[in-house]
Amino acid sequence: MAEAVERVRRLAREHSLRFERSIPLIASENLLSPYAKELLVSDLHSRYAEGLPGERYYEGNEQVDEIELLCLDLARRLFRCAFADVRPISGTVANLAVLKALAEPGDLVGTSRLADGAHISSAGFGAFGLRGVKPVYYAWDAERMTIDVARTREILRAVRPKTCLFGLSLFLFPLPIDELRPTLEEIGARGWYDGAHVLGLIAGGEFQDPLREGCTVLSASTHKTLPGPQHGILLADGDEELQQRLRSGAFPGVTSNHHLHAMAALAVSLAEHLEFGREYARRTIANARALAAALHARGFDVLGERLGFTRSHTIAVRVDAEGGGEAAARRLADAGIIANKNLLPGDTSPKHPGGVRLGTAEVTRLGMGEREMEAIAELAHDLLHRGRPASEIRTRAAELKRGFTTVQYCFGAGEAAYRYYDLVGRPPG
Ligand code: DSN
Repeated sequence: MAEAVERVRRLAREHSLRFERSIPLIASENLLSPYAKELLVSDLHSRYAEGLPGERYYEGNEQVDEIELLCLDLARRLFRCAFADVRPISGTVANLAVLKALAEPGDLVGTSRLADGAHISSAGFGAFGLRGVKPVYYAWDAERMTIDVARTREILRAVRPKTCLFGLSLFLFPLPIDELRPTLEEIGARGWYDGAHVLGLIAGGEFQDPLREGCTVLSASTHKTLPGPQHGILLADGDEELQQRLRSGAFPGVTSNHHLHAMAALAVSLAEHLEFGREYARRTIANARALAAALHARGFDVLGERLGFTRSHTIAVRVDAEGGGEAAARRLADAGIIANKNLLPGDTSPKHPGGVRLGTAEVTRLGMGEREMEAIAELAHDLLHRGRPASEIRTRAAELKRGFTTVQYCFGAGEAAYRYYDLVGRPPG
């Protein structure tokens, strides 16, 4: 069995080295700060703390209680809201907690279609199906890559769901919650926002603020544009009854223990975002717009051209001319540019996505700017349009990446010894 252990360690090391040499453009990924990362391997990882601070089912939780109270306070400050719960262990688990709190089996819940960019939580085979709720799909404006307000008003008035979820995994532009708010009030529906992708942009003041625009509940994962650990969060404004329902949705509804090491890392990440988040969010969006423009200038079919391509960290490229989403994403990855195939509006088969999704949260975190976005677009153009070999692009991608291996926008960023990819551990053997 020692061999299996060595093998896993070697594979993890290879994985890290591969990412060290690659351009990471997955829109849902990011990097932890040094202080957040060290908490993931702290003793907190080994402990249980079910319940709430001061009301635990276990002994030995005094420091955990203080960390959780601090984490809650930082979350409420960052998102300017009355309520936070940091016990969901992922974004999907946070969504399940909300569904448990707000909906009963058989209820109708408004949402977007997967092909229009919704997260799999909204699918019958995902969290919606697990809670037994039925989706009511909003109408989509594919040119503006957002909800079609007039047609969606008609749908909502006709079907009258009690809860309306807003949020996407292909999240290019803010959603028209403000415009739909009178309709939600008219039919007595509660607005709920899944802000996983754009959480750090919301907190940085660079995206719509759903809790100010008509949603009372905000759920999210905490490791995308908010560069924290893989974890989940619930945020809300609303009365004590709503808060209590959300709390019990989180525990005992959908979690038992809440991964204390990740919660501590989240506290660090929230504090760092309070300090550095505004500038980080601004730079992330500027890089996305620069990358989109550079790809478009090189003949790529980047969606949302008339609206400046994106207002977030994400861009979507239709790649029919480059062989389709699957082939294009695979060729990019082979050449050291890591992205993912993605369904785009109008796609009819989930097995044949027509697009590639690119995000700038991670490259921005590593200090890249608009000059590097031009260089990345040129690499993609040389690979997918000019037929340059993957080996050449891979070498050039690694050269470009060489100057960007230190995480920025956090405390401890300047410590000379710290390089993100070194923290994988000693080489095996
Ligand atoms: N599936 C993730 C994404 O890539 O958007 C979100 O959970």
